[in-house]
Amino acid sequence: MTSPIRTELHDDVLVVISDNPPVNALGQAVRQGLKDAIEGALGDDRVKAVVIRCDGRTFFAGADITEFGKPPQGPNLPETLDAMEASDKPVVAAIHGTALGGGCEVALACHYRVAVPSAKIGLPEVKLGLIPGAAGTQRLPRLVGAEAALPMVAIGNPIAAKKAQSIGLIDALVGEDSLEADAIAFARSKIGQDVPRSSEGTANQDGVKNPDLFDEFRTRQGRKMRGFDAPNAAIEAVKAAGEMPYAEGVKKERELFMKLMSGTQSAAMRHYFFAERAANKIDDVPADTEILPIKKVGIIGAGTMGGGIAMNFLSAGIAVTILEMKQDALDRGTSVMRKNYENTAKRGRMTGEQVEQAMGLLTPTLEYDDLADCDLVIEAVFENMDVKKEVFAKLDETVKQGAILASNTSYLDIDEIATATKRPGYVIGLHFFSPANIMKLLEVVRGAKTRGDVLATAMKLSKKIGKVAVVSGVCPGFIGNRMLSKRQEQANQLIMEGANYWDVDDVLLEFGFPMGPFQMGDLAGIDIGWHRDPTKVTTIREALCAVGRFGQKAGKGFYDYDEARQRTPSDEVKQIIADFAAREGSEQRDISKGEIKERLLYPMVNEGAKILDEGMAQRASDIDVVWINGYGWPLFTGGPMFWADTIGLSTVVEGLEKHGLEVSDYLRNKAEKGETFN
Ligand code: 3H9
Repeated sequence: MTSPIRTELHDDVLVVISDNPPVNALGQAVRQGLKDAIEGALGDDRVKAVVIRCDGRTFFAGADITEFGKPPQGPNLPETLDAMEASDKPVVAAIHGTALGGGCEVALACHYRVAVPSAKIGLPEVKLGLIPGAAGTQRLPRLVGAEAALPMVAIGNPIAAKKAQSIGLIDALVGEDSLEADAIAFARSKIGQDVPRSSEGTANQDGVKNPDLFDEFRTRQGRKMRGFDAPNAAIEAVKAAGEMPYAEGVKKERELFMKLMSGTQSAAMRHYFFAERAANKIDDVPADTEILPIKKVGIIGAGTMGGGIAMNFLSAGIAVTILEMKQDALDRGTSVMRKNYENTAKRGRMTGEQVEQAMGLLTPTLEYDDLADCDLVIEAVFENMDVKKEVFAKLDETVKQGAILASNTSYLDIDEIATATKRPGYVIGLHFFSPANIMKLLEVVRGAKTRGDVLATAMKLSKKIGKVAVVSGVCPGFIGNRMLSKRQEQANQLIMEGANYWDVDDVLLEFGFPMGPFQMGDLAGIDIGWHRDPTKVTTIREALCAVGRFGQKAGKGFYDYDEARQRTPSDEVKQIIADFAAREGSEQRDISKGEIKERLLYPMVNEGAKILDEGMAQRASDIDVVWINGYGWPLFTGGPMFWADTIGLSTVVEGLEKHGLEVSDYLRNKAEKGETFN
């Protein structure tokens, strides 16, 4: 087998090149090749300096994640990097694309780092439930200081080359098109000098002088880190870099790394990493299917949803024509979009120029004819089949042939909507989640007649606008809302049977959701869709509205709220629920948190099983992607289907049976055979 590593001698500088597509992951052959190349360089008198670079789209993107959990094959990354750093001939990392995880650790073990301005560098291991395992937690703080290292190691977002230079992680920025030549020249300029080794660096004194730095960071990032094991381990490792000699710090890192690697959180998060990528693949649509060009998008409806959807395209540089029925609604919609952009700019995440660029791509209109030359039109109008069909019939008449017509419906039948047109092959569902400019998830709903190229185009486009897309078949509520309705059903039933509504919320919060259903109701407003007749009470929500408990905005809903919007359970509400239950003949009893958890979560797994059985999701991991991105299911459990696998499908079946709840044949069969979903 040929090695993915080759070398080229440029006079006195040896260039070591990795060619391991797609992302130059540091698999066994790469590690071996790197170690051999360094040893070769040390033994070759012609070589006075070494440059390490990668072919293809990126510098090393990290350890090869597919090797995790398999028997290790040497040389391991730490020993490969130690050999590199030990060299007394200068070794220079020449970085383009993304130097991530183990790739960043390669760069840290080199004596110098040069990068093109578009490069990014980071330690995203926490996003896989891990910490760096090749001395990254020890070398980085020694090189840039604990304060600069902490967010990189514990939050894991990569930083741009320029920022990396400003903190001392990159020594020089080089030409975008002359990386190799510039890196060779840089390396040559260091020949004969003592090499700086980041393991010997002393920049981490800030953490020693101010040990509070670590707790302050933990407090500041508390919300982001809630429930995750890896960020705390990352903080501990960076702290150790200041407290211990290098070799001991490395030992500490290894202990923490190994513990995380063998835990369920990392398994879950690695599952998610591959799940997100698998979701892009459509079983019966070849990867090379020709994509339809989307240069101009039409949006119908400039309300919260339509405006949010439009912003996705504008931000990605795609022109949008947005249509409303009335001028004032159109004006209101466009000004909300502008305000949202301006707020983003105020937070420093956009420049004023970018705001103008995005808004400059927007054409507001009251005329359907202005949508004629759009390549894709998405309607975000009132959720009513007759209204939708009317819109689609009109679009079919006005918009050019070959354009895609999409509905943002969250539960209506796309196939029925398509019958209003003469181009059902070009009709698709694009279900955005609110707020549509922020939420990552996009359910791409495939109708019975949706063409393969239309589907492939939607998937490609979703990536361009920064969404995580999952294909769903046509069924009420698609994947996400269909499963949500099962949870909601149980939440309502549980409080009718006597469960404390705050226990219902707390169970989900403790599981790792950002909020429970009753908190959510208060936040959104309990009076949404209320008929405004206090004498007509047929649900608990109506009973709350009848006494003015409309939610957070009224200072009271299910909970009472103080000035700081802190919630306190309300005796009044508990009584309202008890009275309502008595009226309905539902006896109340004490219900444990254990029962609440099982009744909220197991029916979702069961519904997921049915969705799989009916072919409404292509694979179990797609369901996990939907729930993690659209509904706040905690990432560290891997999503509902992966979580069910980890607790055992027979546990789920037994739990459902114990509570007299439905068990689908698909789930039961899998459980009986001892199988898993993923
Ligand atoms: C680590 O380094 C631990 C060390 O500290 C310690 C060791 C001792 N391995 O994302 P894409 C595959 S942990 C294996 O679609 P993009 C990916 O599955 C690692 N495979 O491309 C996909 O396969 P397919 C720390 C990998 O251009 C294909 O490559 N590093 C790896 O949108 C294309 O990927 C990270 O966490 C990998 N490391 O984005 C970085 N990476 O085509 C992980 C990718 O079959 N990677 N693949 O579906 C990324 O963030 C993105 O892939 C990257 C490119 C930004 C690099």
